[in-house]
Amino acid sequence: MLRLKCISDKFGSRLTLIQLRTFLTAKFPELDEFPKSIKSYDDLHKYSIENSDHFWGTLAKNRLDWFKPFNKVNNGAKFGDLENYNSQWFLDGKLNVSVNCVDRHYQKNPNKVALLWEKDEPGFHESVTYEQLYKMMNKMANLLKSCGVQKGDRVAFYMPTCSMTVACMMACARIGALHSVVFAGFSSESLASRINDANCKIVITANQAIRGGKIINLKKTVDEAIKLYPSVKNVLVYKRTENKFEFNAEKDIVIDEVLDQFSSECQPEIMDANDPLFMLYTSGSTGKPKGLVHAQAGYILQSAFSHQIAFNFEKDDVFGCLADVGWITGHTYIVYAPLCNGGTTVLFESSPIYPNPSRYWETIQRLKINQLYIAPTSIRLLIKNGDEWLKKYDLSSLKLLGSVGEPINHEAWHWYDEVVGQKRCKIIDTWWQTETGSLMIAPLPCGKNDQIKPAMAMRPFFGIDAVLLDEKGNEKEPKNTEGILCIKKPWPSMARTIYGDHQRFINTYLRPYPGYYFTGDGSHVDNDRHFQITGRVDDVINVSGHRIGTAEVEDVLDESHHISESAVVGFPHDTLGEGIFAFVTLRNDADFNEEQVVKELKALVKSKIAGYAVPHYFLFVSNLPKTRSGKIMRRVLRNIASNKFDEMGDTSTLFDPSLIDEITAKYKKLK
Ligand code: 6R9
Repeated sequence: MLRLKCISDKFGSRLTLIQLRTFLTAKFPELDEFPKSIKSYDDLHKYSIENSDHFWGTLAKNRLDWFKPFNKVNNGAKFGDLENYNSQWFLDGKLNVSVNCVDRHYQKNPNKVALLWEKDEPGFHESVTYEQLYKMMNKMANLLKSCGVQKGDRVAFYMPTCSMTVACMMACARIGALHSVVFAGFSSESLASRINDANCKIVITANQAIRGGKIINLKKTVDEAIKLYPSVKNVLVYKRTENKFEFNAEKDIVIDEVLDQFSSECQPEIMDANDPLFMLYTSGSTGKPKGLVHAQAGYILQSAFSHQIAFNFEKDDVFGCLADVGWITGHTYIVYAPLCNGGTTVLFESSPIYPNPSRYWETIQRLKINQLYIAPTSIRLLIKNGDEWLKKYDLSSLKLLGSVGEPINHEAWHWYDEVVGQKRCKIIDTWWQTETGSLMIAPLPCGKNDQIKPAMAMRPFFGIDAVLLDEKGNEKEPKNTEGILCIKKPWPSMARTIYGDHQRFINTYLRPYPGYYFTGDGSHVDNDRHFQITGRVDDVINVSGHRIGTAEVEDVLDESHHISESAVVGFPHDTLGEGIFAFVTLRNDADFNEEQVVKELKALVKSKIAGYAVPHYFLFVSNLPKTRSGKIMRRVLRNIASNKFDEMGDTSTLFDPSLIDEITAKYKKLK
């Protein structure tokens, strides 16, 4: 009891407004416009929810440049409205996101570095100033227009993390086209299905990408993809390397060869605050990936605001979010938020262990990175390689270390704090999703690190009404308990729909627990009402921060003529966080050579989805454990794959309980 009390006192949930002011005044001038009765973070958080119109309205007026001011902050959409849910923010306001991200900084500070592109080639980076970015963006916007791209059109990207990708994203924002960035590790089939789903007429790619010294032929994959989807009109190719590529005179345009023919001025399209800004695919618990659509003003406002507040971002900082630009983390915290805040942002094209495990540290020293933002999987990989790799580097520029993508384990958190941060830096674990647009739960960087609890995301951000529900959908008292993490009210940066399927959006996120947004994650809250995310509660596996729907992998495995049925589950993995385990049953007539079949299945998943979705283990079983009603009991398979043989729970509804022994015995043999 005494111990608990000490912890509670030390970390007291009442972060005072004086502390907030000390750390944030320059970044949060709006504090003065909120009632004087607000005395703590909790008070302000409550105010931001109960008076969200005043809260977000004040920020939106202050922080964004508008062509025409909005006349209403929010349309009052409720999650419980399963018929007509349609959340709108800053109604009737007109703006252009590229003006907010580029023009206004170019006008004030043209020579400031906007982008630091850390190329794969060790030791090489390229700087792009706001003036250069402005010109690249506008030329690119004019090139896109010359290809017939108009407001509302979708443009597919299959690009490395590099300056040209950012310029192209901004160019889309400038002319009101939606970019749909497809991670450049996806197979040609995955790319084709995404091009097709959004009916993209234009694809932007590079001849090649280089990652960890390896050449990846992006253009070739695009060519294969558009064979499957011939209505793509043009492929715009950026020459990342000098190597030759197959040129299709009918469709291909080499960006580098034509860009200078276009004017470096392009009138920004006047966009409505609720027009779509971009779309991004993500995996869910059913087979087909979802193209989530983000809207203009709400997304950019909350992204930029959270970037400043949660990461304690100062205007001259160098922000190092070392993710791939093709994930939401890259969209929000490499591109949109740092640029909207007029910052300098790093584009990291390489791998943390190329050419050796000093890569991050050498980069931090050379680029003088102030905030580092990476995933726990990279941290664990670097721990495994040993501390010597850090020792000779000067990491004194670092002020804050962020983590994202999956739950951070205690060992990784403490190593991050002690070895990388040398106990001087604030550590923030940030929980959020493609759907949420920007971070949702994170410790604010106020006070000393001893006010941040290890391995916890802690505080719902301003405007975020996070609650825990029990299985029946009842709200739990948020104190020392566990439950399903849900959100009670819409927030500005929330995705608005799934491209082409609003009903699926409602069914996926709003129908499971009417009245709430269902995150798909579980969470614990402690006595101080601080959150610790425990992981997915649905059929989604998180491998190194990459979301993979079990159904997606099963769909592909089931296509094989060897396979009768499959069930895919996650299991704890030392470095990746979770690994993928596939239980499969064979067709009776299958001509069976285990090794050969595994090889074929792996190749199949790689070609249909991506390398990271390939299961780490395959186990051939005579049948899958099913309930009498025919549902696969995944819980049992998850326990077997996680070595938890004693925690099978209630298996009385299984059709054939003896299967568990068979599968367990085979599993033990495999391991
Ligand atoms: C930003 C991003 C979202 C899923 C999410 C959750 C997991 C992300 C986390 C975390 C524990 C964190 N996740 N951050 N789990 N702690 N700090 O990763 O978006 O790719 O859509 O993944 O990732 O399971 O639901 P996305």
